[in-house]
Amino acid sequence: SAASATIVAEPSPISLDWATTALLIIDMQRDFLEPGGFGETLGNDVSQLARAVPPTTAVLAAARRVGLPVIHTREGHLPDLSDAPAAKMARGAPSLRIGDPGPMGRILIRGEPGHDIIPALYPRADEVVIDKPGKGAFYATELGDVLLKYGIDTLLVCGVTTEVCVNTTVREANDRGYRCIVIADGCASYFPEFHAAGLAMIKAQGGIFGWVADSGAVLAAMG
Ligand code: TIU
Repeated sequence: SAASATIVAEPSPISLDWATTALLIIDMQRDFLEPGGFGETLGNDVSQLARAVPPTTAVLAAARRVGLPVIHTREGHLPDLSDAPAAKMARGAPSLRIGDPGPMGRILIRGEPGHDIIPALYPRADEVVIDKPGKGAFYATELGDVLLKYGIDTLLVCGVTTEVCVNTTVREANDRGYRCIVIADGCASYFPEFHAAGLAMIKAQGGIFGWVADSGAVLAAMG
């Protein structure tokens, strides 16, 4: 493919250089997308997230073909819970709390089956996996160093959930000087109205913290 392209996006088309662009896939973990994990323990209908998988699978395949760096993130905590704030552990009235044993292992704990990426989007050995304790992918992680190492200025962003970890990460990335193109159908929320609002917030005010594009537009630009 060509070295650069323009993606049809909102609020405006965005031109990018593939040599400085990475794909960032946020928290496509069994704990959020499958029954029996963290998302369901919070009372959510996890089937709402399934719609983001086919578009993200297509963009991941294209990124691998074009040779973009691919970065996957996973939200979760150390087995001893030393990186899990008490305020997060105690939040709400979940059916199981972080660290409790569930059908996919301990809820939201690194190394457990539920914490891993879903099979359809499983990272290749040459891809980066960032383990994060919070909602944002920069807090207490090496993501900033990884982006510097690869010389990245623009991120294509997919993942879950739109208004929680995707929004938090894109806001953080924007403040660090990265241009984020959020792939609308490659993201999902347990709440369709929050998905819509989460995307609308990004692109409002002239793209206050990013751009929003459909996977079809991104795939077309990837050639
Ligand atoms: N609950 C919810 O919507 N999201 C999270 O807790 N984490 C992520 O979004 N990954």
